[in-house]
Amino acid sequence: MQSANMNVMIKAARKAGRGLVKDFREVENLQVSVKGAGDFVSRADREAERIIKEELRGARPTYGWLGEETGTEAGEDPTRRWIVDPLDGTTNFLHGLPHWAVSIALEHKGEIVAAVIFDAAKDELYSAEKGGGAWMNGTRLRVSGRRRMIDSIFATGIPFGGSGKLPAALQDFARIAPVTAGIRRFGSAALDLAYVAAGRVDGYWERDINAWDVAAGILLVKEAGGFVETIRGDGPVVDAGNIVCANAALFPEFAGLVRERP
Ligand code: LIP
Repeated sequence: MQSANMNVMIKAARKAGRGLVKDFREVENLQVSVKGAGDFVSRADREAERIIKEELRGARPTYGWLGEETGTEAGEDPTRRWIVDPLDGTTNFLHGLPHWAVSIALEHKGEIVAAVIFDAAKDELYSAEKGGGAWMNGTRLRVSGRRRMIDSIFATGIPFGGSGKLPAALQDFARIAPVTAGIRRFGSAALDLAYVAAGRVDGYWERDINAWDVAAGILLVKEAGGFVETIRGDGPVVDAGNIVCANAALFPEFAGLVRERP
């Protein structure tokens, strides 16, 4: 039996997702004019956040807000806030790659207590509530059972060229790739975390990430039996800007490898 908050979150995610699927079909027609596609996707992103905000704040007007497109708004209830990325995987969406998601998290006193990640292109809705397990379309999720790094694959993000962070990221690759079965860069942090929860990948790490990218996925991984920490191994993950996670068997060795570059 899911909570009233979860019902509100799923309704908002599905409503925004329906609009994004329509926009996604349009994007494929805009590939010829790169500028046109970029402006179009920005509008789609903002419209999705407007829809989600209308639904969530309409149902819970006292909760605070943090959204990728509209920023932070305090609520009368200082203990609760929505953390929303209306379109995670924007670059994939822009290029017509069907790997993006709506990500909605509810934080209570600094802890994520409810999460929805909706991959509308594949119609996969991931959800979790604290203590209630992690689910995808009604199926219970568990992290993978792999115990050896060399048998395992790991997702990450790669800094865009010109960010100046690429050389350091390549050091990560040089350390991690040789001792694993492979590294994957899917382009959506929310879905990277959902895939760890689903056991599709065995772990994930990323530096320079936003709260709205990871807030929902953090709870999914924890409720699926995984471990999630900051790369520096200190403090709460949501606002840290960096993250490392894996199943329980792999986490110590994998996190240790990532942390060789703090
Ligand atoms: C994206 C993240 C991805 C990261 C990208 C970007 P966006 O979020 O999901 O993991 O590597 O740089 O931040 O911008 O598509 O919402």
